[in-house]
Amino acid sequence: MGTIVIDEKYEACRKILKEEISQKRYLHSIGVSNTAACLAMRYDADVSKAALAGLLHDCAKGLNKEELVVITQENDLEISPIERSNPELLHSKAGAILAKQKYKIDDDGICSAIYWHTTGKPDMTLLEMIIFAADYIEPNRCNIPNLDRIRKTAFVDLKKTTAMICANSIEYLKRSSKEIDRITIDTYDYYNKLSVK
Ligand code: DGI
Ligand code: FE
Ligand code: FE
Repeated sequence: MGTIVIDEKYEACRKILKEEISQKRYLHSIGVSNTAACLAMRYDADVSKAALAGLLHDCAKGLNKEELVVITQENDLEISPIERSNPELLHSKAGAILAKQKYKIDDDGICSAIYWHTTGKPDMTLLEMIIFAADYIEPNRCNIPNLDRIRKTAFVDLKKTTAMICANSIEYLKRSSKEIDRITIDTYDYYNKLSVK
C-alpha cells in the first residue's frame, strides 16, 4: 500500500517509524493510517489526526517486554497484574508515551487513541473508536472471521463495529487460552448493549 503525505509532521513521523519497527508492522501501520483517514471522512472526524494516530498506534511494537515495562513504569503509569503477565498488552500505553516524547505529538486526543487501541474502553471518543476499528479492518488483515461484514459495518455503525470486534477478540482469546483483560470485557458489554437497543 502506498504512503500518503498529509503534511511535514506526518512525513517526519513516518520516516522515524519506518526505522523503529519491522517492515510487516510498518505496512500494517500505513494500512491503519489510510483506513483511519477514510473512516474520519465518513464520520466527520479530523482526517489528519486520524491518519497520524493510525500511523503511530503500534509505534512501541519494536520494544521488547522488559523495555515495555520500564517505559511504562518510568512514566508513572500503572501496570495491572494481567499486563504484568502479558507485557505485549503494554505496547498501547508505551506507544502513547513514545508518541508524546519521541514523535512530539502534543495532541491528547491522538495519544489517547493510541493508549486505548488494544483493549478499547467503554464510551470511547470518535477518534479512539476510529483507530480501534481501523486497526482491525485495514487491508493487510486476513484470516479474521466475519472480516468482510465487519469492514462493511465500520462504514455504517462504528459502535456496532466495536462490539463485533470485541466479540471476535474475546472468542479468539478464549480459543487460545489467553487471559482476558477486564477492560476488553467491559468494552464488549458497553458496546454490545448500545447496539442491541
Ligand atoms: O498490535 P496489533 O497486533 O495490531 O493489534 P492489537 O493492538 O489489538 O493487539 C492484539 C494483540 O493483543 C493480540 O495478540 C491479542 C492481544 N490482546 C488484546 N486484548 C487482550 C489481549 N491479550 C490478552 N492476554 N488479553 C486481552 O484482553
Ligand atoms: Fe497494537
Ligand atoms: Fe495494530
